[in-house]
Amino acid sequence: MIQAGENPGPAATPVPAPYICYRQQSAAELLAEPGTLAVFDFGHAAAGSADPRHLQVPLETLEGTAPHEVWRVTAPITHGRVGALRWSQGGGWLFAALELDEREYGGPAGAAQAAYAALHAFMRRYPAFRVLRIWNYQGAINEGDGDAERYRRFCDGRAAGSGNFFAAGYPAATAIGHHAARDRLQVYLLAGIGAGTAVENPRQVSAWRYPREYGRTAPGFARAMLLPARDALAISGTAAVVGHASAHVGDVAAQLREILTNLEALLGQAGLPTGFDTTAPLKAYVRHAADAECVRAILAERLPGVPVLLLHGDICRRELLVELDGWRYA
Ligand code: 3EB
Repeated sequence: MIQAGENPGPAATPVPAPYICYRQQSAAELLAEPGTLAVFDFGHAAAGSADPRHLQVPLETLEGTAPHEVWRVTAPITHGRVGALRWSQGGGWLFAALELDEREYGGPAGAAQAAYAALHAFMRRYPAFRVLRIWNYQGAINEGDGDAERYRRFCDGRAAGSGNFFAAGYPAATAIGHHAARDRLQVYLLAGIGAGTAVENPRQVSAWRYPREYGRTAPGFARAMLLPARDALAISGTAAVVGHASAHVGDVAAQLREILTNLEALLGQAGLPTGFDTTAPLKAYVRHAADAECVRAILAERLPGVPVLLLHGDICRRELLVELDGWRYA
């Protein structure tokens, strides 16, 4: 609400999107470059560091030499820790990450609830910022049957812990299973000043409207998020889901082609030209390492020159073999 005597001024110009890329330099070199908001290592063996901007993602790469992922802005960066939460901020962008041990919270639902409640509480310090994109990496994601499956319990806890966090709309998201310590839940996010525009996929039922058969609590995420300046699209984990059903069970190549069709539809819905380009980094999460070669070959043919990082991860429905997420600059 505007108080008497307060001049709201002209609407602020939305800040430009962070630049996101894969780089082969050492994490120390990348962290020392100006404007580095976050640096990600992949794999169990990845070296951690004391810098809160440096996050170790517990997914193995299916590449020869694992690059780092870098988020960069053109502004000075501040960073710190609040309890277990680590954050960095600059140029109107904010990175926050939290890693919890599920055993301290009674399992996957309790840990997800605690993680989302903690992130929500932290974000209350930054009322001008909106969470636009979230990544969730959970161990043994497909363990347990029916509503007791660990991913479904994660969904229950995420909703319970979120409260009114996403009352203005869900962010784009990814939820993938890792093969590191099964109790390790990692959640990290990108928030920015100003509202993004959520984009749904005309070929897919919105995830929050999934029918009961997929769990008690429908997953709360948008299929994609156009950043406030409309200069980049953050693309959620996209699988071979058509309507609400999993397509091409048992056929990784057909699932991947369906994903590419889903992505084209999503880009169209966002008002972007179809196709990806060599500055838009993607990730391909592959359930079976033996499928990596097939995935790499199809992507090389269909998305030539596009940087795609292949990671060994489980998709949240056990019949799904591959999932893509990433970025598209406008
Ligand atoms: C799907 O389309 C695949 O629970 O946050 C993709 C992206 C998926 C995010 C989440 C789940 C999530 O339903 C699964």
